[in-house]
Amino acid sequence: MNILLQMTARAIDEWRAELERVLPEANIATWPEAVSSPDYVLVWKPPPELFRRVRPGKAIFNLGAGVDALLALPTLPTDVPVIRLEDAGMAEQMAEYATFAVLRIYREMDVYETDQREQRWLPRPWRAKADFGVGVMGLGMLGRAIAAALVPFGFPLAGWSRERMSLPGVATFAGAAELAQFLGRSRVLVCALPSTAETRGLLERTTLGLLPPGAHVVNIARGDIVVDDDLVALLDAGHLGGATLDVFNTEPLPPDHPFWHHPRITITPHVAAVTVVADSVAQIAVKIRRIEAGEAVTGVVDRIHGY
Ligand code: OXD
Repeated sequence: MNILLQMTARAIDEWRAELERVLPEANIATWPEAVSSPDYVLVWKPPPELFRRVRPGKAIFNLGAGVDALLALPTLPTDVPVIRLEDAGMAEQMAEYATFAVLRIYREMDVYETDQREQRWLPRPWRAKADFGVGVMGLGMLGRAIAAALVPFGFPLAGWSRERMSLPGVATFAGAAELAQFLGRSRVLVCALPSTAETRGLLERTTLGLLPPGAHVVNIARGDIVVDDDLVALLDAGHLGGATLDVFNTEPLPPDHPFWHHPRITITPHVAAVTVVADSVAQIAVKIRRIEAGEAVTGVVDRIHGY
């Protein structure tokens, strides 16, 4: 079996070594080595040229959870299944990041950080959790892990997804018809949505305006779900209390972008969940062996819905 691997130069040796270890029966080539018709292609943000030169026989594996960059590629073959990473060590990291952000906001650590810098000793009153609804947008594998991690803290927890889901300890809302109700109860909004035609630009002036006064937005999904100028406008107008952002419309965040110095924005450089090579390769190897045995696999991307 022939595999072609394409990855950032920094990480490619590690991926290749792990693939060779876990799939010793495979011949592994790395892009741009010429392999015109490999059985499997494993890619992360490939150049359009790759699919002009390479015709994958059985499947294309996306080496990340989000397939937006891959699906946007005009050269991507339409008749070969695209399979994304599922969890592979990312769900736990996402849950940690989101839980940390929610607790930091609830316990007002952001305020104490400023107070310390300005040498201000100002204890703030205890706040009832009942008034502090947390909403998770997107209830895929990652969103569900975030919601499950938050359940034990006792916030009124809500989840929103395209289709209705049922999760223990979470009030669930579905579709456009229930979006306003969901947003209206989310004092902290955690965005874990995929970037699709339906979600790009979803968090703009009107929808962000439906969040309760003082609300905080945590985006660990994709930058293009949020309209940057609208977020800044609502922060400056005092309607939103803050934002914690790990993903951006342009990455790395351009040096002159207003997010860098905004007093109510905390940014991290797309690190909420990084791909764990060993877990990812183990998952891909299981799927390749299943495909070779003629069995079905999970994580096949629905090209219509875009995730
Ligand atoms: C991913 C990512 O999609 O790293 O996995 O953003």
